[in-house]
Amino acid sequence: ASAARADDLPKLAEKPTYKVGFAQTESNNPWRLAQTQSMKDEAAKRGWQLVYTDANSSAAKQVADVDSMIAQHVDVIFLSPREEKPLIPAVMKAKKAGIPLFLIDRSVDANLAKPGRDYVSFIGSDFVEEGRRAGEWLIKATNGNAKIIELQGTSGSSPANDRKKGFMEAIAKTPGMQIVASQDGDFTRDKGRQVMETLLQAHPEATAVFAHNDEMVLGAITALEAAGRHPGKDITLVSIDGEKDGLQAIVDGKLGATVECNPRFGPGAFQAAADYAGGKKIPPIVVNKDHFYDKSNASESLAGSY
Ligand code: GZL
Repeated sequence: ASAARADDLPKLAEKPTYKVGFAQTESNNPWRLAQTQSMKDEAAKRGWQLVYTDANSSAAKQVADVDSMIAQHVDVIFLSPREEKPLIPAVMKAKKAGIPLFLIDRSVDANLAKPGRDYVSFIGSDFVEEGRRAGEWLIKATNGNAKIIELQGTSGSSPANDRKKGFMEAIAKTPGMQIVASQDGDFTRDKGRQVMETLLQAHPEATAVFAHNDEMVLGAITALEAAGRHPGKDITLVSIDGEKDGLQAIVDGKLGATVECNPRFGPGAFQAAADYAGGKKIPPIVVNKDHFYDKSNASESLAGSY
């Protein structure tokens, strides 16, 4: 084999089992809990050792968490970077330490670190496509006329950046679709409720809500009902994730639709690591397939949700 060049991707020697690190961003939402459970279940299924950390919503702690995994000499690291820029040092430190790293779920700024060069691969959903699908549904649901309040995900995160990008692309060609207000709700139910209360007071004319995830749209529904509005009747809501409470809100007629963002990364991520160790070429981007939920399929999907 050719001598490894200094800036080559670290290799993963083939072994019966591996010691893998998973640096989770936070655990404040059913989506994150489902992702973590999926990783833990797959490690147990394969008999691999899992070094798990939770950054408690702090990018700085997440960088420190990756440092600790490097110090523990894990064989491979799975990282869900909270935000696109602050986690670049963690990606580069893993590479320098000769530990292959996979980004799962969220990504980092592509101008600063590239898949196939600085980390093995990004495995996750196409967030731009998710935003686009949400926008296209909302155009149809409102006959191309809506005053939209947008609840954005964690600022600086790739899902927030890219869902917004896709949504804006979708509505750009329909002038009747106007975003009247947009604010960061940090992907949580409580912040989503608080932000919705504020924006609704400033924009009582709003006729639609686009939330970057179900937790925030569920918070928005609480705020709307407290203000005497009737979600699903005098205001149309669209969201992303497909968590159980989101599907239930569709069944209840309060949420119009949600684009699935599958949180069950375990099988695909661990298989990618095993394939990499086996010398297989891993594509730099591996896109998860996302379903779409509306009143035609929400109730039948409740059972399998999280
Ligand atoms: C998307 C993931 C997002 C979810 C949110 O892949 O990073 O983070 O959409 C979660 O629910 O907080």
